[in-house]
Amino acid sequence: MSVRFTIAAAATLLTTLLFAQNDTVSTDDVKVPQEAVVVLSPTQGHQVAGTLLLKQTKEGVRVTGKVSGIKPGKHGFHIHQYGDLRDPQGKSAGGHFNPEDTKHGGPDAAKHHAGDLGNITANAEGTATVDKLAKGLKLHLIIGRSVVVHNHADDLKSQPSGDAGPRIALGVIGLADIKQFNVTSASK
Ligand SMILES: [Cu+2]
Ligand SMILES: [Zn+2]
Repeated sequence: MSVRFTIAAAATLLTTLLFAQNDTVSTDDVKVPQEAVVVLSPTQGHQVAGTLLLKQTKEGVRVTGKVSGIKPGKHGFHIHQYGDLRDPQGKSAGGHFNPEDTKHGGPDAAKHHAGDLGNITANAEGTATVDKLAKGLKLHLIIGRSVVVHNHADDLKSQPSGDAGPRIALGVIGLADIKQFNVTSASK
């Protein structure tokens, strides 16, 4: 074996090892995501605020949190296709997340969009406590999309989106390390 060949082989081996090491980097943001956060922003003319936490569970994605600054009663609440907040009315978020190309419905209906989470209900002070389960959903499929709150109730049957009226708040579903960043202390 020539010296030149040996050096070339050694260089190749070194490169392979370096890249192999890069391939096995183990940080949370390259694993299949288990948790995410949504910070809601109001659309033009609205005063909505809220933070939602999303967690992957065996049953699906659990969505918890609070939404304030909405009128008392029911408000349509969905995962929309895009995490695009450019439009002041929230229209750039697209329609309901619907990878199976099915019809709109309530989350417990036999057929509904994957993004159909039904309604959240605000109390007399205009605050809704959210605790929803998107059954069967995988969190990694919705990272980079959005959660939208509507001004009216989702009737769970009208097509294509439950007749829930204008979008009053929305936020992007972003990767998060919930334990490391305490939302309660951060929101003070
Ligand atoms: Cu919606
Ligand atoms: Zn829908």
